[in-house]
Amino acid sequence: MSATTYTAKDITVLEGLDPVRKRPGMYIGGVGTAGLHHLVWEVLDNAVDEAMNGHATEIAVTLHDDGTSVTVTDNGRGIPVDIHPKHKKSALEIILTTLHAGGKFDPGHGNYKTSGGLHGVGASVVNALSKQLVATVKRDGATWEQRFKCGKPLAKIKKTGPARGSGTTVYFHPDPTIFPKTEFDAPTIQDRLEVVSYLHKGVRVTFDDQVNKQKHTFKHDNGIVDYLNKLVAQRAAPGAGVPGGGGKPVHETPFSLEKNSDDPATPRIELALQWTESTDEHVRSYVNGIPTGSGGTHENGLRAGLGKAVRNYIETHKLAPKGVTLTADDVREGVVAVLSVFVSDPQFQGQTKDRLHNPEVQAQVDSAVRPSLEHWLNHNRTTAETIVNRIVLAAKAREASRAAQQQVTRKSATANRLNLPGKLSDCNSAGKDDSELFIVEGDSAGGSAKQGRDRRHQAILPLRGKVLNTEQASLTKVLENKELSDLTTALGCGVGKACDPAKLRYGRVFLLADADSDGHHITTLLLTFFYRHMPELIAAGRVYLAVPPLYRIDIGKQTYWAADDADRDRVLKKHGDGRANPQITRFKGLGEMMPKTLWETTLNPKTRRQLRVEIVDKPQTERVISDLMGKDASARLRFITDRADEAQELDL
Ligand code: 28F
Repeated sequence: MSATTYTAKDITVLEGLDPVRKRPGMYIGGVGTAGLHHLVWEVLDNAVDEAMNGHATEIAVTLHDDGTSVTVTDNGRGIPVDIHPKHKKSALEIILTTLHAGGKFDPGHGNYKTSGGLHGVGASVVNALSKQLVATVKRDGATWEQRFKCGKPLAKIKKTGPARGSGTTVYFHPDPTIFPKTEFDAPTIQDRLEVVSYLHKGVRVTFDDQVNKQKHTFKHDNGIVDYLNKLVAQRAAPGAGVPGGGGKPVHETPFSLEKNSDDPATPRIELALQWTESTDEHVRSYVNGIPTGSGGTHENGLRAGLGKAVRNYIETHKLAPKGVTLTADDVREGVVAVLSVFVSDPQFQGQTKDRLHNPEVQAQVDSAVRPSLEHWLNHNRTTAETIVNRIVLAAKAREASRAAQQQVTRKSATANRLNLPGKLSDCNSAGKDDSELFIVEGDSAGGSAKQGRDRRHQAILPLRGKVLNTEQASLTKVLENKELSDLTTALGCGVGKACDPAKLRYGRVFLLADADSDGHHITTLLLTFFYRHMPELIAAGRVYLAVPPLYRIDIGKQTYWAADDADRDRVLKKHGDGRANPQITRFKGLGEMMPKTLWETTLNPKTRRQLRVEIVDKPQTERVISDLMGKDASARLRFITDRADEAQELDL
């Protein structure tokens, strides 16, 4: 080895943690809730690696009762504690106090790096961002401990007593000077642990949630097949919000595939797959245990292999129906699948680094899936026949519903003004980027908005009363609903699979509802509609919430507006002391507001507040939406009043 290489390596090893504290976002993607939870994933990944390499069988996570600190334990070999001859420090201390100094294992022994995306930057990053971290190692019959503060050791590693067995324990308490909010979300951790137990079959994963006083154990000897069974059962339950309603499986036993490999150049592939009655396709994919929400080359390989296998089967057995052509979408309609691949050098792409980019993986997954699925179909002829029938049905339904859908899309085309809903007060600049559509609750509010708006750029669409809850509704049901079909027509962008933000007739779409719990409910229903049937509009950043005032506060000659009680109290505290009696008016609804007032407070782009709707955390959004909208109405309203302020933070 040349001297230069040695020096370079040495410098890498000695790199301290200052950069992590200076720019935490570079290492964990941000200091918001997602960044905070990355700390857990980071430590968890190391425990999972130890299990994946066959050294640990148990992983235990504790969320301590204040909700701001976590302990992760595994029963693996324990991080080495021997003193490094050159640095005169323990291996443990080097791992926890230097950047990129391992923690990930020597490559070339059939190990897979979990590093990729934002994961895998190492336990030292967690240490740097924790006001306290305690590492405990059991190894060779002794227990060792070392404590740290903001990444700096408080003392040398100490032997604290004897030990039975071996393993690593890391306790950490994130630094509140780095993270604005240090409360962990128990369900987020729990969901992740459950997924880990599915992706690493046989590993016992426990979660001691001391905030909610609950203990959970996850262990799945059938790995992702168990995961698929759970997903399918969940989606088949009434009110699960599965498009097409009811996602019952159409055949009993799922198809599954497991392809292991000793060659680091060929990925390990696991797949479990089942056709259901649902009209969408649902694939959960993972790369080295990391969720790939935006898919990528492994998912493309699955789709290609799946399509070819089924087509070959249909051709071989001359099962093609007369008069309808089967598309690739028909073949995959209703498929629920879990795909997990382990790649030695994963490349992640996309804004959230959740799409696999490695081009070679596509062909590898394709050529694993195709022969194996075709073989399975040929050996399960009854099941295969059921699946083919289901696919033919999908093709027929598609051709039948296309006519209906085209009608709606045609109606909404910009060309024909006459087809727009009668109650829409359009604006002059419709079709241009500077135009805005306000969806307003009720005719009387619609009247105020119509008078108060800037008609050159602002269109008003009043909706009457409660909107259909679309969480459980199929696209056909949605289009049968007058309010929603008018809305769809006014938007002009198409709905469901046909939704195209480029065709939206307005630059922005605002939801404008009363600042009370009824109003929040309507907003939630509309957001559910957008989320389920026009998610592309949200992704394109075109959906906003308008923020109308709930209070008018007159103090002397000054007028202030407040969106909620907290806002009102802030105004009173800031401007109210010692002066003339404040006059507080609470608006009963938008309808009783003067058009001029509505303009000043809510519509005027120069003075209004607005909130852009974003999906920050997809699994959490899924959970909130299906919890909220899928079950009883009382639970819904409780959320909306309890958490109205949070809803305004775009919790959607
Ligand atoms: C609570 C989180 O971090 N578990 C870990 C090990 C085991 C080894 C290891 C870890 C050695 C040379 C870096 C033990 N014996 N859980 C964990 N368990 N790290 S992290 O080694 C780190 C490498 O460079 C380990 C033999 N080899 C490896």
